[in-house]
Amino acid sequence: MDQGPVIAAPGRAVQQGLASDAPAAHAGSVTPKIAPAPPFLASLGWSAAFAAQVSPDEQSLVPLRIATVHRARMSAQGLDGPVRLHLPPQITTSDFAVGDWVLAEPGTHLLIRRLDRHTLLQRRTEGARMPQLIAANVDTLFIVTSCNADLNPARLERYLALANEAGTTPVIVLTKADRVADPAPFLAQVTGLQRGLQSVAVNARSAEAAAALRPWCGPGQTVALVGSSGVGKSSLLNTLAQKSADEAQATGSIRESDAKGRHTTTSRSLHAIPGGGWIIDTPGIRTLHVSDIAAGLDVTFAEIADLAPGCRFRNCTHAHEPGCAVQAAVAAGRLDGARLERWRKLAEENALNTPVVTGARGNKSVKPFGKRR
Ligand SMILES: Nc1nc2c(ncn2[C@@H]2O[C@H](COP(=O)(O)OP(=O)(O)OP(=O)(O)O)[C@@H](O)[C@H]2O)c(=O)[nH]1
Ligand SMILES: [Mg+2]
Ligand SMILES: [Zn+2]
Repeated sequence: MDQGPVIAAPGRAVQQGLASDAPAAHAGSVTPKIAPAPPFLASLGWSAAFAAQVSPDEQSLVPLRIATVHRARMSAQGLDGPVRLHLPPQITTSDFAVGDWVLAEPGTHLLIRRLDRHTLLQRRTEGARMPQLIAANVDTLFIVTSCNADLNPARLERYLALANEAGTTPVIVLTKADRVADPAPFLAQVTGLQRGLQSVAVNARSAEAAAALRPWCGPGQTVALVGSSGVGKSSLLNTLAQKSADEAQATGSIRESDAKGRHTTTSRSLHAIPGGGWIIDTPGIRTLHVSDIAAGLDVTFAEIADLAPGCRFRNCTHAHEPGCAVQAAVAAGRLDGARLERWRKLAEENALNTPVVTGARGNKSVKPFGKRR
């Protein structure tokens, strides 16, 4: 389903083209021109790493940031606000993610090419060979979960590994803090899930949430919201992006019986945060399967990764091998046995779903992604 038009960054000056001395306007635009406005690209999330990718003969092209991706069309944010991209024939929109930077022709907005990403959040879904792209060029991943019985450390560890693998900084956002007498026990359940992990408890529907999350939402910063349906991702987006009632992302009630959401949001979209940051809403994920996240797991479970070199066997699974330093730490009470169990389950699932290098030329082959639950 369509999310409707993307909202332009409020009160921004306009400048077209990449060169600093580029003309301030192109024909046909009705937006009032206020020149010069070089910081605006930076507030969109544009950085030296993207600028360096633009060749001298591409200087007349316009940088645009993908805001929505649908099967046959994409919209983007640019210096003039939201635009619909003109797609060349045979373009596959599944190769693009919300948050991607692309170069387009000024005026026509014909898509020329995508720039290399600095981060990419992706996941393999059941039955699909290609990973699903969640969002690109995200600085901080808000892993959203509620202060209720649905809070599940094993599920959060999956999201943490995904964030680490993508190169984004994870922050756990506990919503519905207004529904409990004291959010502290919920915060206590999540802070130990990764070294240095930051977590915040908020009422997603109150303006105070924006103040609490401001450190990650500054100019040029991009955050993405992920989590189960009904945890309050879209509610949080509406608060952070200060959406009016008619431009707000739709939010949905949750079932009383089991606190599960109804999958209200159905596509990913990029929105401006007043002050210069960007925020990406995503549909609720039923089950986050893991693949290709070995490095991300080592960050989430760093205390296990740190112990592993002390094991007798280099490929120790820390299950039954003699001389296992990890098992010794559990026996000595220095490592939580439940955490080791959760690591093992994730590491096994990751190994099962990750492409293996086979054949003389090292061709990658992907094991069929099973029907397992
Ligand atoms: N009291 C309270 N209610 C909240 C809070 N956050 C979200 N809600 C409510 O929880 C319900 C679900 O919120 P949504 O924002 O639609 O959740 P979502 O994560 O976007 O769900 P999907 O789009 O289905 O993935 C709505 O009824 C919200 O009003 C909160 O912090 N406090
Ligand atoms: Mg939603
Ligand atoms: Zn071991």
